[in-house]
Order: sequence, then C-alpha cells, then structure tokens
Amino acid sequence: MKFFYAPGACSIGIHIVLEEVGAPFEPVALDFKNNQQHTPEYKAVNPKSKVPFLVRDDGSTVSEFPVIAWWLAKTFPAANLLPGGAEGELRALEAMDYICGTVHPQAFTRQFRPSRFTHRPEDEPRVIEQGRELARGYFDVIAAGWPRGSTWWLPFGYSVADAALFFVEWWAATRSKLDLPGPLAAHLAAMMARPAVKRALTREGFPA
Ligand SMILES: N[C@@H](CCC(=O)N[C@@H](CS)C(=O)NCC(=O)O)C(=O)O
Repeated sequence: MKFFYAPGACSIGIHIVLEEVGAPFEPVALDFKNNQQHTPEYKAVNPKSKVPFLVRDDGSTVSEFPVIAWWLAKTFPAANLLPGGAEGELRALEAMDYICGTVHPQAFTRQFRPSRFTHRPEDEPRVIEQGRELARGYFDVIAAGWPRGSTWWLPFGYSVADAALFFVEWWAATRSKLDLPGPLAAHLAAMMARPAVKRALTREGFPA
C-alpha cells in the first residue's frame, strides 16, 4: 500500500501505526511548503487534499485518521492496537475522534494556519493565542480522565489512540512550546522510547 504523508503533519500518527503493525508500505512525502497537497496530481489521488491518506494494494483508498488507524488495527490484529469488543473499539474511536475532530482542528490549526480563522492579518496573533488556550484546556480534560497508574491513554494498554495523542503532544512540545500536564508529558516520553515512533520520526527527518 502507499502512504501519503507530510513531514511533521498529523500523518506522523498513522506513520507510527504503520510501523507498529509491520506491514509493507511505500511512503510518499508531500511538500506542504510548496502546497503539493493542492496540485492537480495529488488532487487526482485524494480530492480532499489532505494527509494522512492510504492507497491500498487493490487501488482503493482510505482517508481520515481515525478510520485509517481503525482499519490498520483490524487488518493487522497481531499488533494488538485495538481494545477488544465493540465497547473497546468504541473507546479507541472516541479518543481518536477527540484528537482529530477537536484538538487538532480547533487548537493546533488555529496556531499553525491562523489565516484560516480570520481575514484580518492583525487578528492572527489573537487567533494563535486562542489556539494555545484551547490546547491547554483540551490537554487538561485528557489528563483529568487519565487512567490511574497507566502509561497509555486507554486502560486496555497501548493502542491506536496513543498514536493520535502523540502527534498533538509532539506539536505542543516541539512547535508550540507548551507545557504538558504530568500524565501527557510522561506519555510523550514513553512514546518517544518506542522503536516504531523512532523509525517514523527518523524517516520524516526529525530527531528521535
Ligand atoms: N480530518 C482529517 C484531517 C487531516 C488534516 O487536516 N491533515 C492536515 C495535515 S496535519 C492536512 O493535510 N492539511 C493540508 C491542508 O489543509 O492544506 C483527518 O483526521 O485525517
């Protein structure tokens, strides 16, 4: 399968899942600095102009982080990346949806692409600050619900939810320079120690 990503984008979470499951994949990097996601060539592959994106071996495609992560975990069950049963899957999907549907677009897209939230350039610093405040609030919500004594986000153990949480923690620490609440700082450190995370970061050109 082909995996489309942009170095340092949210696709790093799917990159980690791919490394965890050990499936063969062809990584294809897009250059966001030159807006490669908006070229006719990429739009012909993915009309949404986003990453992460998969083209499977039969030519069919999968988009949207939680769906890609869920599909990879179901397809490669030996990696044990999903809690069992409908209830367990529900918790993993709920966690990933919070990251991908709320934390990423509301807190971090505000910080990284403020012009999408205002037409007035003079308002952009306030949009960025609003994004930082939202990030702190969302991280506090996650920390308050953290399973007691757990390294990983879901009480079941390591899962695809951890790969989703990783990318916003990593952005917070490396790009936004935000302090993470205790359980999330410990979680980021635990993620950084995983060989799959190191391999994904290295391939994308970041310190591991
Ligand atoms: N809902 C999508 C959002 C993915 C997304 O926003 N990806 C960003 C990278 S972090 C992107 O491709 N941005 C390109 C753009 O907006 O031009 C998902 O969860 O996969």
